[in-house]
Amino acid sequence: MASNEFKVGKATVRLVMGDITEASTDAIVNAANSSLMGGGGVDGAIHRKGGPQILEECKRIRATEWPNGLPAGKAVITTGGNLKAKYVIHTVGPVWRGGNHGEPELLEQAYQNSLRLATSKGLKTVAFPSVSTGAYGYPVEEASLVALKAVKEFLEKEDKLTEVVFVLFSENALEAYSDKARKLF
Ligand code: AR6
Repeated sequence: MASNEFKVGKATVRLVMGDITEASTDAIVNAANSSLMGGGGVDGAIHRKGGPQILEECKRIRATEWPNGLPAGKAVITTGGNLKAKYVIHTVGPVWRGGNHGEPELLEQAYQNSLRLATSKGLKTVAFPSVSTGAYGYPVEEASLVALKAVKEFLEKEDKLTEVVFVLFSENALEAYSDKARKLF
């Protein structure tokens, strides 16, 4: 039987289908845009359910740390507001422009910087959506491999996290991630 749980060092990587705003990990990751002011897709869902406190903190981050916006590949952290998760890590994935414009590197950085931020805050469990594969057009077959490789590489070097969950929004995405994970882990 196909398993959707994989061990990497001391940590477990889990692949599930669902809505990330329901996740009860310490942090959930938001596939944001550079403005950090909200948007559609998973970003819209997180701000709607998490409430205005998240946007307030995003505004503060823009005013103090990133006046010109958060570049692709970087990550910042705010409260989780009314969500079950205590924190939201906002990262910006690359817009897909054919694959030869640094997209894989930027996507890898988005995952790694999010994980780095989580460990620097002492968090143990983090949930990711499939960053960049909605409005930003990154093909899920390619993105799933980059995402899983980035997580694997991070967990091999860093043993503070206990669980990384990918919350996938469609059967198709879950299948793409499961397929790559079976080959990679
Ligand atoms: N839970 C889990 N995954 C979700 C959810 C959810 N509630 N809602 C959507 N997805 P997208 P991007 C999936 O477009 O491609 C926003 O407007 C979705 O099916 O949310 O990085 C931002 O403000 C897809 O597989 O993010 C930016 O402007 C994945 O999440 C822009 O979109 C990512 O889709 C970012 O685009």
